[in-house]
Amino acid sequence: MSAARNPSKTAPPTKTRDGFHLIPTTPIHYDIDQTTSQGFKDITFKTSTGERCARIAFNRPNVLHAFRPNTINEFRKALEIAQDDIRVSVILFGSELADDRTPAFCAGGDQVVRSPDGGYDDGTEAVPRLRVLDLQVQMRRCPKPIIAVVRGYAIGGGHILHMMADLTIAGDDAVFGQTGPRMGSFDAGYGSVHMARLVGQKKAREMWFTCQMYDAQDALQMGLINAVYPNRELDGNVARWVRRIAMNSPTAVACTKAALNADEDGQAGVALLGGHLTRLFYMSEEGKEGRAAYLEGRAPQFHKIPSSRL
Ligand code: S0N
Repeated sequence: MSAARNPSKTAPPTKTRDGFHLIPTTPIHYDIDQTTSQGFKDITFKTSTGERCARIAFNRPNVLHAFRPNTINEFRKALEIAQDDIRVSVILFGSELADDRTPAFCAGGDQVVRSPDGGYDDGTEAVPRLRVLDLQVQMRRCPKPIIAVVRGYAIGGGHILHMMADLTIAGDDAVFGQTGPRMGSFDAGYGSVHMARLVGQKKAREMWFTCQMYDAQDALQMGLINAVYPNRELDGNVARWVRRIAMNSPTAVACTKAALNADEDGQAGVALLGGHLTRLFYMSEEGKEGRAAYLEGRAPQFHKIPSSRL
């Protein structure tokens, strides 16, 4: 054995071995802006093909990005486009800031258009509707990771939407909370049960029953968010998270997301995980042999395929 051992084989273990701190923090440059071409009024929608990332952002700063039916419908359309865009690996979900307005991520449902007939009515639907529960499910089923980037208030239905994102990264001015029981609404779905999975039963009940608000450090401590950065460093650090995730295996990330969701999503969650599995199986030698045998009118020879031997 050589006396001079390779130092890299004997280096002490360190968490910086993952190289995360070496990833650049230059903010993401977006080269495609589909906001106008898609006719979006309540959101902006941009894509960075270089960084493999799309950004969907609420753009109603005058009402702290409270959402109306049109906002949610535009968001759902943008998310569908980003989900199907093979140039996109990660989807950012944020808000446009305005100099003359308090920073906010989203202040929930727009109470001005809340209808006494149930739902919300901004004149864009035949009957009062707010398809925010559909958006929540769409975010869960999206195979790409969604990162909420929170500045300022994430309140009510806006708070629930950040919880529906796979990850949340906040600026140090972020404030989180539910207001429903104070103003006559609640979310008995993900807004309650997923919250309890994130922060525990006691804290979830506290958030809903008392309608207290929490700052970014409180939220980090209770497991509601993943990271907090000073506001001026937020975009650069978000870029770092995006770059690292976009380097990783899209299939591994999608299957992990589906598995983590399946626990809460019942048969629909298992079906989505099964869908990923089926896609991979179709591309296997075993899957191809089944198809070939059928088309050639012969018995399949699965036992001759090494990868089929379990
Ligand atoms: C966030 C708060 C605490 C900030 O206070 P601050 O800094 O004093 O600002 P304001 O002056 O209050 O606000 C600035 C301007 O923005 C307007 N505005 C703020 N929030 C809303 C809103 N939600 N709707 C409409 N306008 C809003 C203000 O009016 C003000 O405008 P100007 O400058 O013209 O005076 C504070 O703003 C606050 O408490 N906001 C309300 C938060 C709230 O209660 N949101 C609604 C919560 N409920 C939902 O989101 C339910 C909807 C939903 O998503 C849902 C989910 C699951 C299942 C069902 C539903 C459903 O109900 O359908």
